Amino acid sequence: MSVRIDPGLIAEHNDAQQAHLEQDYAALGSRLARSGIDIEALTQRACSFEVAVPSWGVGTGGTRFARFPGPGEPRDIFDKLDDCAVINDLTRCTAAVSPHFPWDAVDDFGALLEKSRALGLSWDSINSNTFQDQPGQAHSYKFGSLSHTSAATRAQAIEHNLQCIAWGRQLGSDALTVWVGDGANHPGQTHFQRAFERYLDSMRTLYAALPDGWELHIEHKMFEPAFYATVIQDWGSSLLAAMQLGERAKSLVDLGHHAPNCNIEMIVSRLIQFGKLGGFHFNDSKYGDDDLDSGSIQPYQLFLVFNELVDAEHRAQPGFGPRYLLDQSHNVTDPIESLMNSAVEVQRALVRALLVDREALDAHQQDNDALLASNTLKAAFNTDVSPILAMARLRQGGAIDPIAAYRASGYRRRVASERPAVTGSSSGIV
Ligand code: RM4
Ligand code: RM4
Ligand code: MN
Ligand code: MN
Repeated sequence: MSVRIDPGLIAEHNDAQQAHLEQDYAALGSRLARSGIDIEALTQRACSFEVAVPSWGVGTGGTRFARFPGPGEPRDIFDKLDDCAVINDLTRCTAAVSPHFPWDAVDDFGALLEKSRALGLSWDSINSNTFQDQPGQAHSYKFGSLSHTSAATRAQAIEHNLQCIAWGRQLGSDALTVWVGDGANHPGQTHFQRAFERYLDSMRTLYAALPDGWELHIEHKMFEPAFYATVIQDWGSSLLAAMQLGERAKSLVDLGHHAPNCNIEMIVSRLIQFGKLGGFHFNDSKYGDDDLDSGSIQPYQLFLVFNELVDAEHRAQPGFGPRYLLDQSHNVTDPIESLMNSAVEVQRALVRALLVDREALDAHQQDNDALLASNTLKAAFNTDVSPILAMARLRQGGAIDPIAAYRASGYRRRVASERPAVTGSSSGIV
């Protein structure tokens, strides 16, 4: 039975709000026109913007202390796709799903592909998982995977990644993202250089097996589950590995995987400069890898990241074309609502960054006018572009107010009656 939101309901919801939206859009349009900005061009850009949804994000997350399940949680990847379709149907900017294996492995990939197509969804980067042991697995990842001291364990981790590529090919994906939990909890536990050498050896095998047109994305993270040192700790290690492997190996920036107060937009700039920015996992954080909703804590940082991206596009930087994905954990909200909000926040950051007067900024930088340079960015950031985002959704058949339309649809109630409740509370990210 289809649980999809009725387009009639979305249209009804929009009808009630369209007149006000048109007024707000016209007012913003004339304001922008005074600065020589065509609102229609921005709306076009908002319409073409896409950020992929992580399949693991539609389940309720948790911490190492506890997980409090929500109603109607998806039982498998087929249910997850239904939830992802809702997000895209209402926001119209999340048409791709990034799967995580083996969590999303199925017997019949043909059926999975068929279902995604029926829902208007496609498949973005594949994520492998060698940070957990699976039932029946011969070798444990407790002390590492691709960098493990044992060749047999490394071979098993390589084999899993190759399997992920094979599954990804069946789905029409064209990138593999590798994040490993390998590292150490104690000084002296591992030999930094040897562990990195073993990791690079394993990654060379994966790189050599990449199908044509695929990219290999290396995701760094400074801590957790290893709390003293991780093998791919920061963008330095990630970039070094990507440079060793070859042109199609690139760094992936997860916004939550840096030291507090780190200047992430500058890392983004460096990676762009050397053609090594593979993509993003968007989320927000206050203390660590909090996986909070994008733009919920530091919206200015998200804007500054997009300022670098728009600047690269403006300068037609060669080799530039990162993938945009969300990677969040929703512990106390309805994951569908958080993902819709977050997709819109990322899209908002893009549109605001497009408003930056780049000629003025260049001139202020040239003149060393720090204050006006900063104000130029702030002027863009402080512009409320909500009418542009809402208009982009409306024109594409989405909802002017996705959260309100979602709540009115009763979707969560409906799926809760079909999907049995998960009993008990467990810890963990999924
Ligand atoms: C908390 C805190 C508490 C302890 C739990 C298990 O972080 O330290 O004291 O009871 O962990
Ligand atoms: C990690 C990292 C990876 C994600 C896992 C679930 O912290 O962000 O991208 O696959 O969590
Ligand atoms: Mn991530
Ligand atoms: Mn993470």
